Amino acid sequence: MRSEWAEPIQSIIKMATFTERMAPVLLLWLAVCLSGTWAVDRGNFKTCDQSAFCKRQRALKPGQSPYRALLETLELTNTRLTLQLINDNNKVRLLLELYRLQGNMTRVKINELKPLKPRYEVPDVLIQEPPTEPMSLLSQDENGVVLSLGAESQRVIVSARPFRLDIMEGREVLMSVNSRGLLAFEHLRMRKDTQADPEAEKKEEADPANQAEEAVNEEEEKVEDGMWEETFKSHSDSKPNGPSAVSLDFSLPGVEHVYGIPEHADTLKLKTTDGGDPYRLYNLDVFQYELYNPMALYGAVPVMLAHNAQRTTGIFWLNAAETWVDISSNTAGKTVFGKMLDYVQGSSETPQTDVRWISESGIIDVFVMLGPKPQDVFSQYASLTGTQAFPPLSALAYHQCRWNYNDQEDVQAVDAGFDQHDIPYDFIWLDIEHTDGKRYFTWDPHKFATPRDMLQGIMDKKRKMVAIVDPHIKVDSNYKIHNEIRSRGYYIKNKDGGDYEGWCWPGNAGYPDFTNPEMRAWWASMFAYDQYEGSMENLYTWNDMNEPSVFNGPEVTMHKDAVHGAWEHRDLHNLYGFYVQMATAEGLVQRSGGVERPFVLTRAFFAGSQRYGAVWTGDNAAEWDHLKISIPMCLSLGLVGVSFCGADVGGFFKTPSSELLVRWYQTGAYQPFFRAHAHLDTPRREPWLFGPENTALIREAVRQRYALLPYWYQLFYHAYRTGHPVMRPLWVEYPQDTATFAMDDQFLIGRDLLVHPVTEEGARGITAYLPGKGEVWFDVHTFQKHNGAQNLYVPVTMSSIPVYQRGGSIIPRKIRVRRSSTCMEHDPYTLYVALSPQRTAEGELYIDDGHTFNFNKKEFIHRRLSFANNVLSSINLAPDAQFSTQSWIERILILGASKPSKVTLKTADGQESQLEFDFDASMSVLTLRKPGMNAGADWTVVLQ
Ligand code: NBV
Repeated sequence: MRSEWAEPIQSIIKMATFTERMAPVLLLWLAVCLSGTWAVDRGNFKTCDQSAFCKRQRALKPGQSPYRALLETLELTNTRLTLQLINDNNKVRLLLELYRLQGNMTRVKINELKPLKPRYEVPDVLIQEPPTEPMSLLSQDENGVVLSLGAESQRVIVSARPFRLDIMEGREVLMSVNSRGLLAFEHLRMRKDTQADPEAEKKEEADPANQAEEAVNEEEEKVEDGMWEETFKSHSDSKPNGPSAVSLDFSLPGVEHVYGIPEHADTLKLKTTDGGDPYRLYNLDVFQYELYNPMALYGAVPVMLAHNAQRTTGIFWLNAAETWVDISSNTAGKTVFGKMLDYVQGSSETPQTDVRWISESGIIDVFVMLGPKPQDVFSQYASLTGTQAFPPLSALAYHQCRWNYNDQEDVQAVDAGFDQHDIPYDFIWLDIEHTDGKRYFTWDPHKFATPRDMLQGIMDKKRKMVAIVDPHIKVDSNYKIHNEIRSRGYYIKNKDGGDYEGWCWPGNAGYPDFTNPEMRAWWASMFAYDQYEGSMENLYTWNDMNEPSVFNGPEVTMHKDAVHGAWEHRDLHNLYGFYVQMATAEGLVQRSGGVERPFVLTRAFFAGSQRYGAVWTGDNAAEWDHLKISIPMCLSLGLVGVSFCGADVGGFFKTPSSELLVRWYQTGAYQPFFRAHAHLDTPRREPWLFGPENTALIREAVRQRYALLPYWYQLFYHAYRTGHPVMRPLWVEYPQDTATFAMDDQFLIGRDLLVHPVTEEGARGITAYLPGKGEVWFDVHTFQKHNGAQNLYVPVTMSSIPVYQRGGSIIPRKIRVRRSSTCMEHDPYTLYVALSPQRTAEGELYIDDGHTFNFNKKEFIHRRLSFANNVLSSINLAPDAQFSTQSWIERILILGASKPSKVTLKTADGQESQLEFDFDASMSVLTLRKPGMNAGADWTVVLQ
């Protein structure tokens, strides 16, 4: 819904004596009608120039910083350095805290030394107070100090005048802070031009630190437009605390590639922002978002990675207020020829990327992750904000969604359609129309009169359902959820102290204050089976609109001066969706008595959201470019810990051609969260509605997904353990191969599968880059072998999904396809052993019950599969874990093999038997038939 329409609509609704039920219908109808032409209404969303603090901060140009370190205030304990900084223009002092953190990280915190009132420090995102390591003073003089950091021969040089930090390793500068002098800290102050709060004024005057500097302050503090109030379109922001922005710059010598800071509909490699707007991080419901621009979208993860062939580093800017990120580079404008010329002429200019972060409020709290390898940065970030939630296995299978499945009969028919057409699926989804008048936790009494019967029917097929629960709550005194939230005082307040109300699907709505832990606990308790009527254990949850979306609010979201207890919405806006998903996931865990893993999909997110479930890229469109952008959008999320990402398969708005729909299934089948979804207004598009040929193509794509579920599951287990992304850019595994640094039309799943989906209309071929000099890759469909480090032209037809398995890897699959992943639980495995040129291979097999937390009690099987010296073996990686499986190994394919004369299986009890085998000499594929050992057992297979 476009916000410019929301207000007129609201008044139409008020004027006409519509019944309460009619209002949302009208809103919906208008949304549908307006979805005809594709283009974001940019006028609804601020540019940096229209955001007063961004404009103010961006007006500061690089130059000499006014900040000076007061070395006489330096205090160093074993693990913490503190030092005061003074702004020589206004004499306001800041307190710098510096920590060396375990795992090769440095934390830099800057706050006002004596703020007029406390400034917001983001809670609940870090999983613990990050453990520190000792630092020591190496030298000190009047120009600064040098500290040693841990054992890595790293040092921090703190320069006093102007203040700057340089993080060095050996003689190399890894990162400089405030080297461009863009540190800015708008100190909290009294408003001087109107009536002020006398109490706070007294406090300010009584402070001796302020008295001496009063004169300077008076002179320096010019009141600019937008400091004490700001208007955007018809909305005004009262800004009771005045200006409070913070900003800091980072220089990255030797770096030409930076990534991350999702969510943006842009390329994987971030662009420089000179001449345009900075990348914006402000969770927004952007109607019909446009591609390849830095506008904000639904989620925000303020983490950037920097990479070159030697090192990967990261910056985590822990601030939940509206944030803008500027990127500039000294090589940005240079062509390859220009760079070559520099090289030939011996130009001494090293490439450098400069980054600048600007946030509206809060403090500066930055974690500098020093790598050096990409995997180290992932682990470092995971040690701060946690890892990807380990989903139930079924959540990795295929999800069928649309806005909306109309009633129980419709659900049943769609469910039956999958069986008729022999296409597996695990989850069917219900959107907002399933509720009783957009009252979440309820069911439409006519269309979904017996939800438990419906859920039972689905359960009988070993399938599941997701129902939407949005965080806007209908203001209706006959609605239990609303009454409880109101009477408990759990709603967010408006600036005048009343319950904040805004327009959303139900009409007038309140917004629960999810930042309040009591509210979250109450919300979680609403998922108990006896509270959420009609729910059952196979019902899971989808949180939409949690930016939060407010149709008649500024930029379609909440007023920044709304109040959450002691804080303004401004301070924590980007955290709202994080908390909604947290409370919902907690609810699903609790309803099962802590036994079952939850599954919750969220649209809005922040750093740490990975701990609570999956995200999707929101309202995309049935266009080829939207299919393409799903790759960099999910890759960017994976780099910052959020592995469980997907885009609406088929595109949400508009109607895909059958070609686009097929290509989207083929791409989605190889992305982490695999869900088809469509707008209410689009024609139905269940997979069998496009003729038998297309049905067959979609069936095949979905089946490929199901066959690979053991591999996806194992990768998610790893993501849960380590924080390493499941879907990876090539450079993560080939960090020295500069050819891969900007690639975002192909990707890796784990280390071992390379996917180059077909995303061009009418494509006759694609060019896949197979990385790794001296490596080989096997086409997973034909088993043809290709050498690494080449661009491979691959002719394609409509059935092609170019996927390659790395030589040197072993991938388990389950190839007997059934109705759902749960039906496949006990099915046997086929092992795909792809040999390296050295005739070796390695892989893993992870098995547990697929849905409970019992893996934490060591109830799982984790095995290493390895092939060397003509022996394939399965070794227990977790000897202290215990789990048994009925699944056995039904087939082993060895790609790149030569023909053996005999093949012997040796089991743990000392038994030996000969295995039957086939050898395809044209493709060098050896197939061992029915080896038959249990998937959890020790065994070896010897080729002779
Ligand atoms: O709940 C309706 C839709 C939903 O289908 C979609 O996936 C969300 O991103 N929702 C947005 C609200 C309205 C969209 C125009």
